[in-house]
Amino acid sequence: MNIRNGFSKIVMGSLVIIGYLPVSGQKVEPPAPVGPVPSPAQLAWQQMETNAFVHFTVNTFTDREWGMGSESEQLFNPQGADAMQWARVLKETGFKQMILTCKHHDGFCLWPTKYTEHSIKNSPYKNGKGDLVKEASDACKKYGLKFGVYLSPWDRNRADYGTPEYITYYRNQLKELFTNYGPVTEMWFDGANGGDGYYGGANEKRKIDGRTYYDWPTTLDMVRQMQPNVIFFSDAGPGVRWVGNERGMAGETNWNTISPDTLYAGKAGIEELLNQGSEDGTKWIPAEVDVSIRPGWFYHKKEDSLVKTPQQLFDIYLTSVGRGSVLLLNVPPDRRGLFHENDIKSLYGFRALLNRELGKNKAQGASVTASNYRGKAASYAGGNVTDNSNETYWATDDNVPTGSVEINLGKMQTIKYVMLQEYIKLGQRVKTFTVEVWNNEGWQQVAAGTTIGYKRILKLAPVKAGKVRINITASKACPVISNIAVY
Ligand code: FUL
Repeated sequence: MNIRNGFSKIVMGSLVIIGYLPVSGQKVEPPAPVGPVPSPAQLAWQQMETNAFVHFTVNTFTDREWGMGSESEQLFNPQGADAMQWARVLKETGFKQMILTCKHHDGFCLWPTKYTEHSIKNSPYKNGKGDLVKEASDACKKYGLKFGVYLSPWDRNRADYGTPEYITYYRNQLKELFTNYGPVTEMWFDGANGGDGYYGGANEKRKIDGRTYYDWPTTLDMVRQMQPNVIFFSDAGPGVRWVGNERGMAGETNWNTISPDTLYAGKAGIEELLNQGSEDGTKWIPAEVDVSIRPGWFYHKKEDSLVKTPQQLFDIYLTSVGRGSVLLLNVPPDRRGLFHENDIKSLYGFRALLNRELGKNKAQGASVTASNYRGKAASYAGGNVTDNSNETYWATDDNVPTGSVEINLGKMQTIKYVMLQEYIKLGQRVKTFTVEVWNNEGWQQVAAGTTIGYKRILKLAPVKAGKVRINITASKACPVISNIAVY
């Protein structure tokens, strides 16, 4: 045992912290969790930060966003399709997971499923021998990306849509996807149902009751049997929730908690609630920000000039990852089956901009003083916010729900961004905070915010500062802050 600064640890190959001794010699307990906390799978999902969506189906060839379900399989013919290109570009531009539309609302399946003829097996692609779900999951494995599936619950092709038989069909397809293409880390089922469709030739309007028709609890249990750690996305979770818009905007106030009984897939008018979550929500269901690099979700030639610029993508990064969410950016392959040159250029430009703006943390290793730290134990001291570790944190005493840390940058520097992280394993706590800078004459407030969560990035008007002070002005319980960075 090596006792230093009242901090006890044992070393067994790697460092293991077994207790926290203040100078008085008393063990100081870590803060108790507050409210719901993330599961290990939700935490792993959160840490990915930037994920990608790939929308591809017959729509790519018909120039539509929502296919009717009557499209001939013969239309699907991406002669140069190369999922390795998708994965390589995504990997090189910092994305961690790819979610593929295995079946969109039109019902066409990108894998040769046993359960319908309306699939890639009856298309000219590789003479009916192609399997783009396999190609995409193999590419993800090769490039070290996680793989997720989108399987639209609404199916405008199926004659049985709206009957119990369709639910069996949907579940059978999930069995194929989860047993033949795993591991699958995220499953996406959106609530869209526009009513009309082909429905095996009926050509009519069919609306279902989104609360009861799909019997999601049974389906999710079935999927969990096959893939216990899968993250389920839907409007209401239970793994992650929709952020309430497709513009790339999480709420400035963004609670990871929400009460699922106030939500269900497809319910109208809940966008604001989804966007901000609920401070007193009963479950941990963080928001995922899905947005497309183009105006549409599918490729349309007429949108080649409308691809979001690196700056627009960076701004979206700030309003998604920078507001405690995960970004799910859609990049749709074109009719060749490749990411288009314009999209690729934007993606590399975005990553370069991100590295330029947020690449060098000027507070790394900086000395920190805290207004209060838990039991005066070094293991909870202010310096933990600049040690670049997600596993250490600054925490105050239990009866102290506010407090400040002052970070000494060593010299006057121009700063443009401040990044804060809560140690969310112990729940989301902070309700409001302010940021001040020391400009050699006094403290000047340069920003204020509400929630922090896993990550909060504030863009400042560039300002010169020798020190930065973060004031937690309201918190559900003692604040627990793992990192603060300055760029
Ligand atoms: C929505 C769908 O209707 C869109 O076509 C797209 O797939 C988007 C991600 O989800 O609900």
